[in-house]
Amino acid sequence: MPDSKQDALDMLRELTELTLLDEGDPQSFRVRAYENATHAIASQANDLGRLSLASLKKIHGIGKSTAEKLRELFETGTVQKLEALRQKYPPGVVLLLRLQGVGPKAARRLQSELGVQSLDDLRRAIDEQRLRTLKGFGEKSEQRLRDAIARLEREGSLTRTSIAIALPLAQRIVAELGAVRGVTFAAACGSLRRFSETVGDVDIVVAATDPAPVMETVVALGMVERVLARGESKTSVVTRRGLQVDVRVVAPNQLGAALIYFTGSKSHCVKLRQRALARGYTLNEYALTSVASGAVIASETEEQVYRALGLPFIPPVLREDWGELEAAEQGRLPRALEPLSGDFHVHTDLSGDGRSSLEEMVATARARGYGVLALTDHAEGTLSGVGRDALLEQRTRIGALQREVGESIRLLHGVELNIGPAGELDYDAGFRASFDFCIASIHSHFELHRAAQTRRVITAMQDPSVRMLGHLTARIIGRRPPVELDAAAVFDAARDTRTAIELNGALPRLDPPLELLRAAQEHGVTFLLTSDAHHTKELALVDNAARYAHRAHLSPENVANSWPVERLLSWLAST
Ligand code: DGT
Ligand code: CA
Ligand code: CA
Ligand code: ZN
Repeated sequence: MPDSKQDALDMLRELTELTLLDEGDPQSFRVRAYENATHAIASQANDLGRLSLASLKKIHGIGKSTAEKLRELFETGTVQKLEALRQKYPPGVVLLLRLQGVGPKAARRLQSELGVQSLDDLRRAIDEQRLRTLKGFGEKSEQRLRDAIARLEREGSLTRTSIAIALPLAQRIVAELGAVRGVTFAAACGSLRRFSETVGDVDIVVAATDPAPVMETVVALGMVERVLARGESKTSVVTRRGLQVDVRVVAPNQLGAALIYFTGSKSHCVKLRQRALARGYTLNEYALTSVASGAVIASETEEQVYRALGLPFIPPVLREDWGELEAAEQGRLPRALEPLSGDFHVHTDLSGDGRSSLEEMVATARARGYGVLALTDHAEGTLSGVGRDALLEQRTRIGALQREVGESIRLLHGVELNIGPAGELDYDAGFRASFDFCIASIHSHFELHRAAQTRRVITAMQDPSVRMLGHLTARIIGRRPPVELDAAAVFDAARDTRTAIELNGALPRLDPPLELLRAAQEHGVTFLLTSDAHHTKELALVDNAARYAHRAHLSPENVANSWPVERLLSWLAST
């Protein structure tokens, strides 16, 4: 069954990016209309393709022109407007946006004034000292861009795909393969199962006695553009977005060994094999086998294989050879952070980009078993933002709702403040102080230099109203690089001002990045895991934050919303 919702989301995401490039302004009407439509579609059922133009237009957040584009997509498989933008801005130009310090305006000028159509063109322009001939660019900008290109290459992010794109795609494929006759199990393995924020390709493992119908289904998948290799039990395809997917079928009684092998990482598996050899076994993708007798020791489940190696089950997010085998042996594996006792970054439909009402958000939070919920709509500084009067009205509604639900959940009235270029915040100190919980986040001026960026963030944290720093680096994985910061200085200031560091679970963000999370923990900061939900369905995104935190080896001791509610509440009262 074709998944019209995912096609719509893909189309809107690309349209947003190309329109941003075309108009040079993240706050432009059209860019925001597409972003709003993306949020709106995300909360719809999968069979959007069946909706008429009139029904599409009725969806809150979808305007006439977007509704027409959706119908065009469903009926013809393409959208004229998008095709035109693709012509105007080839992938190489879109790629320029990933460079630190290059916004849409600069990318367009590089294209129109220097004829730059790719990273290679840009590199050549720099080498030939042509960049400095552009007004507003100089020798310094040449050096900065040279560094930025080198950084992208080092990170491998030119050839890798964001988890925000790969995970939904893998879930679609897994669902389709899981429904094939004879299939007893299907799951994504590889770096995706380890919850890496970018993946080189997607690896899917399927258990079935007969691989043939699975292989047939793979090559016929709607998103497949070309088949790279087709074998009896392994097929590799490339999707229309250029992502490679490897699908392997294994025998059900060898599933455990296969899952371990194809989940990796390679170096985790190398360590496991060494461990096996030391015990007189060999380990491969089929089984753990005794060298002496040739008998299979374990193969059916991962647990059995780990147990036979004298280890507890090691969660996939930890399988990186970052010390997890030693930790497992000593019984001190990093613990999972769930269940969580509350969420601290939640928007309602009061925000321009919010979709669910206050009451709906609270009801869903209660259903998730939360003891605390901070409602944090956008402050007035962004176009999605909310003015004072509306916030005061919301406060009254929250008060009434609190009386209604009693003590089962503690509702906090919060707001997500924007950090200005010099660390200034929305409203005035008195109004900010009237909130239970203020977040401060960067939503603009991503390109400031390191010292100014650091100063700006620290200034914001020093404001007495600010309790949490939202999505620290403002990165969008694979699209916008993290802002440059002196992370150590920021974390020291967070600790000293008792400002929590958010770990934002929205998949395009997962912010702060792993390395910074680990560094922050060294500096003794306290974390809060959040969903940044704009719809009731998105409250579950906090689970992404929890997985990523686990992967970063964050100790529950440092994650305040992994604590019991009473402890969380007394921490909130004391900071
Ligand atoms: P990626 O795709 O670059 O994000 O990273 P992975 O970890 O998904 O790597 P990938 O796709 O090359 O392979 C998936 C898993 O399969 C990997 O984690 C371990 C296993 N594997 C693949 N090729 C080899 C190999 O040549 N030797 C070993 N030991 N394991 C391999
Ligand atoms: Ca892979
Ligand atoms: Ca692979
Ligand atoms: Zn937010």
